Amino acid sequence: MTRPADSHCPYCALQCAMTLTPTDAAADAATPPVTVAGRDFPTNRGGLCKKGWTSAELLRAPARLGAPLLRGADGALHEASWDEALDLVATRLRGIRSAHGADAVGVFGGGGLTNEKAYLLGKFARLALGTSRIDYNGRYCMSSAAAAGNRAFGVDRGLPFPLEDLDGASTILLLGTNVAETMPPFIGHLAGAQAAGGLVVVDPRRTATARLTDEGKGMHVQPAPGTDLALLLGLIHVVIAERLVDEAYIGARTVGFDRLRRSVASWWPERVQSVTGVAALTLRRLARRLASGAGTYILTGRGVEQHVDGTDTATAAINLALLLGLPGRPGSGYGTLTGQGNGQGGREHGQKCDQLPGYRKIVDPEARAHVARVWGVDPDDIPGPGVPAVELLQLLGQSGGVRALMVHGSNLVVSSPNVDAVRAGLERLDLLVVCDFFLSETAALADVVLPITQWAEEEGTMTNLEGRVIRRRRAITPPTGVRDELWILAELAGRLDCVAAFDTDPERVFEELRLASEGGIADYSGIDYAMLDRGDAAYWPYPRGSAGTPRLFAERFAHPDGLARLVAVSVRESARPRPGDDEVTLVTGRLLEHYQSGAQTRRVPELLDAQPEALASLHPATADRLGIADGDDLEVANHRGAVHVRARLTTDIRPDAVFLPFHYGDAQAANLLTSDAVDPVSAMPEFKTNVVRVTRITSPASAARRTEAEVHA
Ligand SMILES: Nc1nc2c(c(=O)[nH]1)N[C@H]1C(S)=C(S)[C@@H](COP(=O)(O)OP(=O)(O)OC[C@H]3O[C@@H](n4cnc5c(=O)[nH]c(N)nc54)[C@H](O)[C@@H]3O)O[C@H]1N2
Ligand SMILES: Nc1nc2c(c(=O)[nH]1)N[C@H]1C(S)=C(S)[C@@H](COP(=O)(O)OP(=O)(O)OC[C@H]3O[C@@H](n4cnc5c(=O)[nH]c(N)nc54)[C@H](O)[C@@H]3O)O[C@H]1N2
Ligand code: SF4
Ligand SMILES: [Mo]
Repeated sequence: MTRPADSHCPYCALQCAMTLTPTDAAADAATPPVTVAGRDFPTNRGGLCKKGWTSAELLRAPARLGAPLLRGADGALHEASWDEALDLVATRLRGIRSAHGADAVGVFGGGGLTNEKAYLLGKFARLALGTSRIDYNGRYCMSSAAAAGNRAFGVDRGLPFPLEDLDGASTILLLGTNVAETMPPFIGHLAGAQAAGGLVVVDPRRTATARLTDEGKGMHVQPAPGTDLALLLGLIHVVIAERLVDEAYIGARTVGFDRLRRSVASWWPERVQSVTGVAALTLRRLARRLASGAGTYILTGRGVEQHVDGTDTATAAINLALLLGLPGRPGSGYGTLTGQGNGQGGREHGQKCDQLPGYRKIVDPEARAHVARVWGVDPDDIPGPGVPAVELLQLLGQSGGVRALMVHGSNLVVSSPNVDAVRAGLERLDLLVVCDFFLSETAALADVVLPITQWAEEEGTMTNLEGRVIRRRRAITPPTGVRDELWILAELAGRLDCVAAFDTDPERVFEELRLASEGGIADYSGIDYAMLDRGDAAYWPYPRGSAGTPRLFAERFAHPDGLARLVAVSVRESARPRPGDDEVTLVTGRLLEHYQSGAQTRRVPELLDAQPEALASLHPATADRLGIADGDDLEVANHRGAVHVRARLTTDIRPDAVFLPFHYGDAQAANLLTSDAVDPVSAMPEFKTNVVRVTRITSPASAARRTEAEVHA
């Protein structure tokens, strides 16, 4: 194959369009087998970030796995043939299933999987394994915004409008998202609001995104971490008190206003100021700006969602948007920024524990009957709902719990909350099977590692942050030792004597997904590969015979009565522990150069060189109080664990907080410190605010040097 292929980036949900041109791979092993060029597309307009530019380096990275690995009697991983590996997995799964029941096998999926893989993985879990216990890393990512969207609008599509609509905005409120680092080409769509002086960024850190508001382009609001709910209740209070509500819209398109009004009565701006640290005057100015007329958008990111009250916080943001009449009004809107490459499609086709394809509910008899027909099985053959990700991991190795786990697309021993407990759970398992292209920290613990194809080597579809289905195309032939995940699932299903058919051709799997999704909320039945190959814009819901839905909510919301729900929410004082005098709040998040657990980007030399280690960002005033200087070795600790990193002093963070990226493993894993307490509605864990102590230490390396010196003295 030597022809260029039009595809999209392997990383985040912006899914920047790129062209992959095969190189003369034979030339030398250090040359990536394709070159990457940004391609014009409405979302990225030809732009890519550093991660996209360097993505091809992973295709022939020295660390790439080239054959299945099996753990031997010596405790080490050894290369094996595909037949050996697959036979072993099937035999062990059968044994575990007959000894402990089908629910003793768990499946952990990922929001980076193509629609075809995500769909087939859900089917594989329910039919080939017969287990209810499947969930995925999207639980860590999208679930609170999704739960809030479902509750308010009756549907969960991250952006209910094309990204280009933002270009015409005069005011954009960004709540807890650092798009300048997490989706760099996205910021092109903020230029209109910047020019109108209306970009508003709410973040406890002065991030690269917050700096986009400098010089009169908008404002940066810097609340105490974890206080966004109070901030939003205060904004709603002002909007109602100052009669900024769009009353005609509220009357015609929503229910629940009276309860909502009563619920915010006591959130006057001065009280909000005392909780959040945001001046009452700022709150009033912001409310007026948001209500100032046409062209207002409210967008949320992980900063407001990854909390034990994330669903309620996202709900409050939706309430604010509804009061201002934004959702569905041309040139205005509300949305949430989906994160992983297929964060949107990955949450629609059955990886969630309570879900069947098409965003159907697994407990709904009609949904079960429909999907059973497509799968050619009896509805009773489809297990009921399982448990969400954090609970699934808590069941690892427990009696009556999960004895075997299959992992597809997550490095969960780095990215899950409270990872020490997760590691212990993985070590208790009878069988851990990981599909990956690298020996990630999670794969390194596995009994069987199955090496798979990478994005440039496979066909499929992804659904970007706008709910637009796009094509991933194969540009090059994969190395001989790796396999496509669809093939792996089909081979295992066959070895497990599954009666249902498992196709291995992506287009045929997509054809089946179309049927399975037909009539569901996320209906893909009108979409096919041919139209995607022509470049047609395909936004779901796209029922057969329709033209798709670039914009939702123009006339009605997705609840049966067509109305949106204003859901009154309140601050739960006990929701999260407060830092004591000698403690600070740990905020976690992302760096431009690394992606998620870092399993991929820590293996790209340029990216690793730019950010080789986790640094703890501290305000100089805090550092001074704690006797810490820039570059000092630190221990960041709480009762769950301790992280060893160096200090980076910066005035960009509030004095009551410390920031750690979560992209690193082992002793630098931020998630050694995070709580596995979850939001009661979405089951999303509290990643963003945890209480820690920060102390200066003598680094193990310098201590070792000293001991050696002492010995030699
Ligand atoms: N470079 C890079 N890009 C990525 C990814 C990556 O790993 N690396 N991952 C992708 C994925 S899966 C996702 S989900 C997205 C995430 O994209 P973002 O949501 O932009 O990412 P985060 O850095 O997790 O969080 C955003 C901001 O929330 C702030 N924050 C923390 N606590 C609070 C709080 O209590 N209130 C408020 N208002 N803000 C708070 C943090 O300071 C941070 O700047 O990025 C995608 N893009
Ligand atoms: N403290 C803290 N923790 C967080 C967050 C945070 O903000 N703070 N954010 C959370 C969020 S939003 C997310 S999305 C999660 C993500 O965290 P993870 O679930 O760990 O995601 P990745 O690091 O992308 O891991 C994906 C793994 O699958 C592999 N992979 C990539 N594509 C495929 C494929 O097609 N098939 C298979 N089988 N494997 C593939 C990669 O090599 C990698 O090892 O982290 C969460 N954890
Ligand atoms: S912004 Fe996201 S999709 Fe675009 S190049 Fe960077 S990582 Fe890839
Ligand atoms: Mo995410």
